[in-house]
Amino acid sequence: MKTIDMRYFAFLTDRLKGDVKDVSSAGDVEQLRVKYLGRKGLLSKASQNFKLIEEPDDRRFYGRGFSEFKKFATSVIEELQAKYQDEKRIDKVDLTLPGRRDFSGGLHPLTQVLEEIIDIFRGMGFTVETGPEAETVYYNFDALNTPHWHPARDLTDTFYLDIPGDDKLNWLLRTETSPVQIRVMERKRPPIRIIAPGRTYRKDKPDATHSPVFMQVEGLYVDKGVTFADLKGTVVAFYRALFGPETDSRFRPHFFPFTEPSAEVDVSCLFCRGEGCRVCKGSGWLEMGGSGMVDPNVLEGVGIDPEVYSGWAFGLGIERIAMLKYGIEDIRLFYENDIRFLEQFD
Ligand code: 2NL
Repeated sequence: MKTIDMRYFAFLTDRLKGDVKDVSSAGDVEQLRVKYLGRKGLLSKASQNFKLIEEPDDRRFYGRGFSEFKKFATSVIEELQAKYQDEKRIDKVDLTLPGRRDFSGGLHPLTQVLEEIIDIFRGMGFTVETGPEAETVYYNFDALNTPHWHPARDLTDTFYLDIPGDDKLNWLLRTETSPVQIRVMERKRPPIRIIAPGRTYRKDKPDATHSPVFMQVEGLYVDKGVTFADLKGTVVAFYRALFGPETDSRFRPHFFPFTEPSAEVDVSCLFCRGEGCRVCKGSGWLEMGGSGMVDPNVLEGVGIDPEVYSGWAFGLGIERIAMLKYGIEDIRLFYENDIRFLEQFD
């Protein structure tokens, strides 16, 4: 018969106390639990000895030792579990870290400025028209009364497109959004009150103020009795809405093939209010764009009788406005898509 050592639980108690000293993680605690309290653990094995003890007093003694040890081991292990669960949480989470941010995209600064411009003209009764960026020489130059010798038509100034099966010099990337307005005038009869925003292309070497791709808004108003005074009133109201109510505008005589008379438009410097500063190079004025009364030849070309109708048109660059508005000194930033630049406009 197998003899049972009645001091067995005293041994186990010492052994457990020794093992507890080596515990240094939640994993160690779990190993300890399995070793002592697990289904095939030491306590489970000890319970199998009951039936081998014949003396009732011995059995009682053994039983008391069993349940005392079980209580002891359970409380030791529960204590360790509680301790290492807390430590585990504190180890893994750095409570000093800043909270996580949600990243969300934003509109490109040029889009933001363009939407602002569109809103202002919408408020004055204009509708938005768009059209293709790949155009024909007719819509980009001929219909706009641009003479054949005009330098804008040069291969060095305009991107021509080689479309298989068509004349090599018939297709191009539009150099302004005027072709959109020509197409509208072909289609609709006055009154016409539209703006044409969009991307335009010119073969310019990129530098701080030039980009071969840029954005433009053109506006057109054609009806009976439209005058240069209407043009001035609209332009003044537009720049006041865009830059603030103190903004002045001035018109300088100029020449464009598609308007007669033509004028360049300046606004009073946004930075010095006309005093003269670095941005306006001391003049007090900033050049903003061109304008004029639609040339009779252009109206005739789209089948609108210039003896009955008149109209005005203007064109302005979006980048120039965005640069002034946000204090950006290099146009190329708009087209490099550097997230560090773009995220400033979210
Ligand atoms: C500029 C000058 C201008 C126009 C664009 C136009 C369009 C038609 C008929 C007549 Cl369909 N004119 N557009 C007129 C004057 C100036 O743009 O400096 N743009 C940035």
